[in-house]
Amino acid sequence: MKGGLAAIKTMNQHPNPAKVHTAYISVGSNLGRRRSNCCDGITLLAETEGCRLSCRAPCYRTAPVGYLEQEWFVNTLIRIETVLSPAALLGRLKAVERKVGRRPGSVRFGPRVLDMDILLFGNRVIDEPGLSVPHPRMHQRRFVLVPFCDIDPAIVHPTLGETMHTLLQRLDKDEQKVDPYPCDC
Ligand code: PH2
Ligand code: MG
Ligand code: MG
Repeated sequence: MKGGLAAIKTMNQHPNPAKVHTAYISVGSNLGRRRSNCCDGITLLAETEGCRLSCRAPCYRTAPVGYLEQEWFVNTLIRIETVLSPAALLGRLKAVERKVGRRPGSVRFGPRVLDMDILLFGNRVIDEPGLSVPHPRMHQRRFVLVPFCDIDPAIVHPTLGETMHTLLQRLDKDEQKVDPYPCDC
């Protein structure tokens, strides 16, 4: 594999360690081979120079949120350490989505082969066309907060000032079904 060690080497050699940021990325698919689409997306991102995968959550099978007339999703979440800027990371995520097979869709919140969204980028607050961080809906979505709490429940949301654990407690389990989904990639 090209990623792994090479990516870590790139990070360690970076002249200014203060430029390394921790980012959380949600991963989802509800078209085609949903589980392998997610795994392929994670592998491709991990192979990116300047990105190191530091943790990944389990996979879940999740009821669609926002637009209900579609297949259930497979969702997971990853934590990376990166020297990329938020804009460069976003560009790379879009390229990975395309590589795995995503094509422009017509329905907002509708079916997609792969969706990889930046949830948090350190404690940065970004509000630019095409990029809002923290992700504006992350605190309303169990398919994000359940896997987030599997890996880092004590992280405080940069603008809401509450932990992921507290935010998750507020959401109704029955309204947004999130079930474990075995995945070995
Ligand atoms: N993504 C959406 C809209 N709705 N629902 C689930 N369960 N999982 C998703 O990843 C998802 C969604 C738009 O990005
Ligand atoms: Mg999304
Ligand atoms: Mg997206």
